[in-house]
Amino acid sequence: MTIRDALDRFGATAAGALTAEERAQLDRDGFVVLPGVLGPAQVDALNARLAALLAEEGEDAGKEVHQEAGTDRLSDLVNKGEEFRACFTHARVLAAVAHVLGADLKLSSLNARIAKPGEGGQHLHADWHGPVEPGDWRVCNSVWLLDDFTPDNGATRVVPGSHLRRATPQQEMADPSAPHPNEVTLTAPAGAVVVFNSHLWHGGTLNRTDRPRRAAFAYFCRRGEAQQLDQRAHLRPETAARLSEAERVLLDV
Ligand SMILES: O=C(O)CCC(=O)C(=O)O
Repeated sequence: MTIRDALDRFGATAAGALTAEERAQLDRDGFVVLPGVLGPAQVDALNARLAALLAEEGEDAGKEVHQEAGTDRLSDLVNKGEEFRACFTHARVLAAVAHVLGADLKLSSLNARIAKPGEGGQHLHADWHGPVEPGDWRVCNSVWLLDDFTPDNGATRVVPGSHLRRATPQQEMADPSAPHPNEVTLTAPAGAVVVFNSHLWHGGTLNRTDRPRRAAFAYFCRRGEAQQLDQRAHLRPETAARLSEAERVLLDV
C-alpha cells in the first residue's frame, strides 16, 4: 500500500476534508485551527492516560525523545495506548498535513508536553535546523489541545507567515525568547487541533495559571527524513498486532 492509498483510507484525500479557506490559511499564515476534532470524552480519556503514564514513568517520562525543565513530557505515545490512535489517523488533520507536505509524509513522533504552572516559556523556534525554500517543506506539526488554550495558560505562540521568511528566529531576532511584534497566541477550546507548518516560528508561552496546560503533538515529516522517534525500532508487538495496513504505512513500520 502506498502512502496515497493510506491517506485515501483515512479519508484525508476526500473532497471537503479541508475547506478552501483552511488550505489558504495554511499557505498564507502557516497554521490552521480545526475546532472540535476531539469530543469531551476523548479529551478526558487522553488526559487520564497521560496522567497514568506520568505516574508510571516518573523521572523517565519523555526520555525517548526529550525532557524539558518546567514541563512534563511523554514520548512514544503510539505504543502507549489505543486512545492515541486518533492523533495520527484523523482525516482532517491528515488532510492539513498532506496539504503542507504533499502525499509524502509519515509520523515522525507522537509526544505530549504539559507546561507546569509558572513554567513552559520557550524561545521562538522552527522544528527544523535551518531555513528552507517556501514549498520545500520537510516537517509539519499538529497540536492536540487537551485543555482550553487561553492567553494565560502557556498556549503556543506563532508568528503568522514566518514560514515564508527563509530564516530562523535565531538568525533574525536578537532574543528569540522575547515577544515578537507579530506573534499571536493560539487560543481555542480543548478538543481543537492546530496544524502548523513546522517551519513556522513558534514556541510555548509561560503558564501563568495554577493548573498545568496539557497538549499532545503529532509531528510529521517527509518520508525520506529520519523520524524524531524511530517508530520501527520502538514498535511493540501488541501495537503491531492492532495496526491496520494503512497505519503501518503512515508510521513506516
Ligand atoms: O507546547 C507548546 O506550546 C509548544 C511546544 C514546542 O514548540 C516544542 O516543544 O518544541
